[in-house]
Amino acid sequence: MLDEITISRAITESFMKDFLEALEADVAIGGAGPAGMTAAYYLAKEGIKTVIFERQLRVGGGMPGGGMMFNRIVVQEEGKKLLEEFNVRTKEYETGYYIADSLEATSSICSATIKAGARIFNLISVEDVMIREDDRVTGLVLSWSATSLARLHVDPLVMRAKIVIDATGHASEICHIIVNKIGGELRTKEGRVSGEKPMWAEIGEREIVGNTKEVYPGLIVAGMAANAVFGAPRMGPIFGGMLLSGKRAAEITMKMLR
Ligand code: 48F
Repeated sequence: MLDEITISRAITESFMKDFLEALEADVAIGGAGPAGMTAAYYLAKEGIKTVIFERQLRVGGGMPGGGMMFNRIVVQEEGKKLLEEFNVRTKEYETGYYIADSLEATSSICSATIKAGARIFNLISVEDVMIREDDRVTGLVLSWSATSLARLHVDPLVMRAKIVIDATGHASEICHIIVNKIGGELRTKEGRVSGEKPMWAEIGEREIVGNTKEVYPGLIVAGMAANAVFGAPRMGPIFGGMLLSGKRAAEITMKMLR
């Protein structure tokens, strides 16, 4: 006999246990797009306590939509190697261009990330940061995405992390919060979000890994947010750079934690 109350208790208890556990983490990531999930995967694999907060119901950011809703993505040689790490199948299209199913890529990266030990909380938005001594980012201020959609006036909750990664994509929301709320100087030429440049796949992909760095004490920027913050071009539905940037963010984070 199935009891609905047991089902409800199982869900509530299990979620609350994980959420309480997530309130103090080594690394907190805003955004479960390809960059955020890849960073979380490489961190969790090393036993680093990593949590991602994702605003949307679904994970993957721009990945599942492929190019203009044609659900395929393209990667170059280096990107292909990373997709192999996640067991995503690719087909060579022309020399140096590989094509993958965007849904297989999204679901495989998500599955590997969670199985490596990272926690992904969907439907939760990062709406502010916690700042402490030396203006260091020390955590995230969180709210249910539904509260802002419904324009409800509800106070948020807060979690603490040793390192925060802004993987919120084009919007680079966490970096904007730093600049807009506390007038913080980012480590860019102008001290603020430089803004992404128009489409140029070759340059965008080349620059994204270099742009993946600590942009403010305790805050690393990864993925499309890295190019947006440092004024580099967007690159459209080629995804190698996002995966490489996520991996780079994990490497920098591990170095900082050590
Ligand atoms: O946009 P997104 O996929 O960023 P990414 O990982 O990859 C970029 C590519 O998808 C594509 C591209 C390829 O060349 O340019 O755009 O850098 O994923 C960002 C995720 O962050 C979530 C958002 O819903 C998306 O899933 N997000 C954005 N702001 C917030 C957030 C926020 N304030 N709190 C929580 N999640």
